[in-house]
Amino acid sequence: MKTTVMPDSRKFSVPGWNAKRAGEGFPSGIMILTALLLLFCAGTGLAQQGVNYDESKVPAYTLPDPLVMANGQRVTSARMWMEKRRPELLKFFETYEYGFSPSRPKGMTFQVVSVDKNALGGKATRKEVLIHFSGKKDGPKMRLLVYLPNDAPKPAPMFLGLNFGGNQTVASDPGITINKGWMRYGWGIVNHHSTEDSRGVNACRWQLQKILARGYGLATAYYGDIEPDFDGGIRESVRALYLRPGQSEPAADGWGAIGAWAWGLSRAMDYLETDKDVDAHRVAVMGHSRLGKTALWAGAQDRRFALVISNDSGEGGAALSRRWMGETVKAINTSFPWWFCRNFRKYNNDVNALPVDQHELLALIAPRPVYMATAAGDLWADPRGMFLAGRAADPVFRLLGTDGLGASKMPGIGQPVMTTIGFHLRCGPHNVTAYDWEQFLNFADKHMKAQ
Ligand code: GTR
Repeated sequence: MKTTVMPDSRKFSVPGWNAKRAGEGFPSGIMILTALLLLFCAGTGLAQQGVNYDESKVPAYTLPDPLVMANGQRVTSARMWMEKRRPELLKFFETYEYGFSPSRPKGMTFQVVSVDKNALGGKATRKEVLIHFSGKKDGPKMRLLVYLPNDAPKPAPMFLGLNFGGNQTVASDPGITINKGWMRYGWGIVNHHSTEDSRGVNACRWQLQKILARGYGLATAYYGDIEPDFDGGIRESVRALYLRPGQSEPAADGWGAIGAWAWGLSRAMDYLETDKDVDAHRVAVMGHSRLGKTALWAGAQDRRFALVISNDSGEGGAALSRRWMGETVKAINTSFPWWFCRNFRKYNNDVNALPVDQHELLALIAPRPVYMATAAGDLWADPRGMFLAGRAADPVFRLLGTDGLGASKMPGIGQPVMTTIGFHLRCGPHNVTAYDWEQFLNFADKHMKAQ
């Protein structure tokens, strides 16, 4: 983790620039030191707490069976899954990992601030919508950017995802309002605030033209509108709205930042349900990395999402926590203590005691399709651990009448699997690429387009 303490003492790290990621230019001195440290740790039994990238060193582990209730009863029908086991597992994830989130705020309002039917040279209709969480215009709000294809039938199926750098970074469209909030990192940022130079800097991560050409719309919002991503960001977060007088942080099982971001996705969905140009029954929720974890948690809780896509989501996302590979529960809770609920930290040194593992998060999405994109140069996120989570979730997807994960062995690079649990491994590092989007669109065409 590349962590720099900024003058304002906010912890700062660059997604995709993680010094612990394999193959991303470690200085050799540090590498030697790390290797020596690992050797030392292995000898002292502390190895579990370090970083492992060696498949042959992954110790044996036993996953909880998603089809066995906590009281030992076996789940024998789809109905029993939906009525008994699914709620039980959801509660476990809320209690021990992501924390409980509040429901839709009563006073929330939507304000459509602009509509341009001739955006992107006439290819799209662009809307900007303010979602006032508390209903108050000076209260916390999220600015949702919506593109709809002009040359495709409406209501349109959609991709919805949070972005890292402000809406203006997803396309070089001068009509997008520049986000004035605090920015963690990125091009075109000066003193943590966006400038004109930030327009379109993340366009290759969104592939808007491709999405529109395939007949889909895109809705996106800046994750920092919901909660800025730093330790203490809760003060400027929607989570602060829900603190009781005298409380400075949520209860041990109260929502963390991932819970808040996922909640924001559900609030965006609340708006999409009101937009007559959008087919709210065909909304795919998508996210990369920490926002890939967020997309999974949003899809697990909110069954209005028809399909879920996680890109390089890793630890606390699609990767099995019990597998000692790349990032660990302890590492993530240490670098990002604000992401999960406080109860999660109890498992830092005993991940096997965690009542759930991430295959059960995938299972909560069943029978809706879920796609996991992984990258061979991203061992920190444990691509194999994500594939194995898919395998372990497969029995639930099959019990619910789907074809589950149609691969028993981890596919090679560039061999996407498009069954209800979808998966691919691509070459290259932690990122979202045109190749990834090509597969997301194929997956959506297969599972969502014809609904
Ligand atoms: C890393 C973190 C990962 C992942 C990533 C990102 O530093 O360890 O869990 O979420 O950030 O969001 O880019």
